[in-house]
Amino acid sequence: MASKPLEHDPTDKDLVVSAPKKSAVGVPSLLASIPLALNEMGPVRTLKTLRHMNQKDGFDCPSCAWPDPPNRKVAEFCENGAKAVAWEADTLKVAQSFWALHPVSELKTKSEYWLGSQGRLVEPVYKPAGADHYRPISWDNAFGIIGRELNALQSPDEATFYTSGRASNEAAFTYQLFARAFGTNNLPDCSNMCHESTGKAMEESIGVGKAAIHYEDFAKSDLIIIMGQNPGTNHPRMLTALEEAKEAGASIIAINPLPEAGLMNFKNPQRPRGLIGKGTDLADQYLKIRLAGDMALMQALAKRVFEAEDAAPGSVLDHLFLEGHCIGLAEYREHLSTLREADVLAATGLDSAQIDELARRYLDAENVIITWAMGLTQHKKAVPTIQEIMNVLLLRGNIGKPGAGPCPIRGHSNVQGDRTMGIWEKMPEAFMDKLAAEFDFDPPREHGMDSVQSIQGMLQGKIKVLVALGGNLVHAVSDTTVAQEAIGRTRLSAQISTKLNRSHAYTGDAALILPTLGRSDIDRQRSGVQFVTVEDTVCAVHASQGRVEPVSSKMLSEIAIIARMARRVLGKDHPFAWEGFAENYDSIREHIAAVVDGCENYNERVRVLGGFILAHPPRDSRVFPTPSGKAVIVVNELEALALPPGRLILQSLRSHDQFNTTTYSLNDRYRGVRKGRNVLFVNPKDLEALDLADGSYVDVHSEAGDGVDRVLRALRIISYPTAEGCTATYFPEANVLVPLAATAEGSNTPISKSLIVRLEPVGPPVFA
Ligand SMILES: Nc1nc2c(c(=O)[nH]1)N[C@H]1C(S)=C(S)[C@@H](COP(=O)(O)OP(=O)(O)OC[C@H]3O[C@@H](n4cnc5c(=O)[nH]c(N)nc54)[C@H](O)[C@@H]3O)O[C@H]1N2
Ligand SMILES: Nc1nc2c(c(=O)[nH]1)N[C@H]1C(S)=C(S)[C@@H](COP(=O)(O)OP(=O)(O)OC[C@H]3O[C@@H](n4cnc5c(=O)[nH]c(N)nc54)[C@H](O)[C@@H]3O)O[C@H]1N2
Ligand SMILES: [Mo]
Repeated sequence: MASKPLEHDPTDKDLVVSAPKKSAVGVPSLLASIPLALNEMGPVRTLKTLRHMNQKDGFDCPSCAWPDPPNRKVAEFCENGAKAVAWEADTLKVAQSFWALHPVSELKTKSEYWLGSQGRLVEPVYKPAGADHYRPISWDNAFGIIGRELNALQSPDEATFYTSGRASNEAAFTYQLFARAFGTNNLPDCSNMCHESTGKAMEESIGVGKAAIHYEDFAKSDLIIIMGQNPGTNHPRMLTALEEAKEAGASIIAINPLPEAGLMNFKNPQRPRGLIGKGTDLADQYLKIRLAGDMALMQALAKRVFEAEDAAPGSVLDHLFLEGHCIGLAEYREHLSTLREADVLAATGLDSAQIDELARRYLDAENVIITWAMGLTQHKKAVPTIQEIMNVLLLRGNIGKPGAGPCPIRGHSNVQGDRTMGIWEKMPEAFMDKLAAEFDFDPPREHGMDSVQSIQGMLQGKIKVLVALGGNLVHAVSDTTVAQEAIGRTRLSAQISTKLNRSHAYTGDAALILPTLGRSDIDRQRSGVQFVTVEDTVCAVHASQGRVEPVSSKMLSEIAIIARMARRVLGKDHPFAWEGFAENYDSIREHIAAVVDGCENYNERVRVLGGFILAHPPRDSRVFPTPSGKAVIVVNELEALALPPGRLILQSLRSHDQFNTTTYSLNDRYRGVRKGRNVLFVNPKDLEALDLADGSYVDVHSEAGDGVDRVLRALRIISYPTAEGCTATYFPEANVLVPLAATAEGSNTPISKSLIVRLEPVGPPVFA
């Protein structure tokens, strides 16, 4: 019953554009996921797999990091979770004959859609330096090659160890231990391109870079503000939490340049009313903000809070909280007194009445949650923007009480856990001290390279080996052409992967693909069937156990791969119990308990059904682990993004049928796009001003001002109700436009949501 690999790479020849949807997740969504799952997995496997997903004794959905509600439903998954698992649990395998048939030079020309549709990777393959083909290789020989290349380096810092956020806590802990035992802190991860700005901003403001709420807080909140996030597509189960919050009396404000369907209305397929009724209207106020305008908006909101306090002294600010727990209030108030409304209106594209309404709603609410995702983190001023959110919340004590708090919504299902486990190029000294004590060794203390720095390091010849625990670095990182060139300069790239992607086509001189088990696969080791653990976006840690029979016995678990690699690289006398780690994951968890703060008695606590919630001092007790011991109200100079005449600001975002660089189909249902991805959403007024029309084609040129002409060719224009002056197209294709050096201040995250671009009309493409 397996699906068939795509033979031909589809083009946009049959592209269909219709009006965007005004409502998310009704009947069509479940109907959309089930056939896909059936097609890819077959009926028995589908039922078995989906039945176990997100249940307390099952496996964690490999899609997003949205938390599980305490009272789970029988079918606790969403359409996109079903797609993710159908994609992973697919019984189709990349055949042994594939490698001889398809040279790497050909793989380079294929789309992610084609590559991902070839099936699960089931045997290790090797492309020797100079060769144009991968060929099967034994696991032993594969590890031998990694050992030889890593040990030939002049310094351990000539290698970099990337991680994507699907890796379990146990795999992540073992991997960082290996990299540090080898001698480097070069541990870049997808977080560098994702919520790094959040971590940086929140650490400085409140001392913890994670959401300061519990799942239950949504239903206790009076107001939920959703900024720069598209939950209908990227965190669909959040819509259930929002629906429940609305029923309990909360209001919702959506701040987004696009009127995303999932922000406006939700038809809940779990309820009879959702199937036939009108659904629940979500946003009570929608602010169609200009890209990168959020910092100005938050400052304008804070200024209105101060004005309200001036009008009714003592009744608006939470004085008790501010005096007891915060520093920087006076400076902030003083700073905002000079904020000019005209600057705010120019930066946001909003009018004063809209901001007044936002302020009124904020002040009327006792308990406020603000959520955000990539719409805020991938801008030059991302870190100060997120700090302004923290400021707004702190002014009225909206943290550390029920129904209130900052809530960054993380992306990959375990990206937050990976960081907790030590995947970071600059882990704090306290972690390194505990790691050193637990394993009785001297881990390197010098900070390592992040994702962008690793690519730069490859370009400069400083990085010679790339090992990647999942992901698709070459296509996820900015400046695709440069990234491809950079990886091409390494001696070896080794990818631990479930499916084919661009990073297997653009490789080092020599390349390895190491096939691994996914989240849904049963993981058997010498001591028996294993489970792993993960952490969601609200710090809940729980077990995850695969339930479907792996499609091949040749694949190894991530932990087995890391352990065998470590043994081969570090030698047979290396004192860590690598074999023991792979034999029984409890032994890894014993070390996690000793090293990672808050994970004491880990093995016992993760065995409790539903797991446990990591401590979070600001959330739990209004304790702020910053240097001053207080929450910091940070003063930031407003700097708006200047838009030269005749230009637009471009954001790159996800379609409904993709997971990051993985394409499930060429459709983006809610935005009315079918059978194509090469599209550009533009406001009708901008089209008129630029003398362009819906249905015509343009080349998009990025104007970074560095003399390089970066172009994305032949996009079909869709007249779309995005904010004026703003345009959008899909990631990862758009990465060719983002200069490597264009990153957010303080977090070094590529600014993939605020590129200045010029549109050049071209004729329609000729489709083969
Ligand atoms: N199905 C599915 N689920 C996913 C993913 C996936 O690819 N597919 N990816 C996962 C990952 S790793 C992540 S990080 C998350 C990403 O989740 P999102 O952040 O929701 O992902 P994007 O598609 O990048 O959407 C960004 C949203 O922010 C808005 N936006 C862009 N710029 C601005 C701005 O300047 N201001 C404001 N206010 N809004 C702005 C866009 O219009 C868009 O609605 O989703 C996770 N979940
Ligand atoms: N322009 C632009 N660029 C962006 C973004 C954007 O919005 N715009 N978003 C950024 C964000 S938020 C992120 S998180 C990054 C994503 O960057 P990555 O995490 O590097 O990319 P993914 O596409 O999620 O990786 C997909 C690959 O992971 C492998 N994989 C899947 N499951 C598993 C597993 O269980 N184990 C292992 N070992 N491998 C597995 C498969 O081979 C699959 O092809 O991209 C970033 N890049
Ligand atoms: Mo992400």
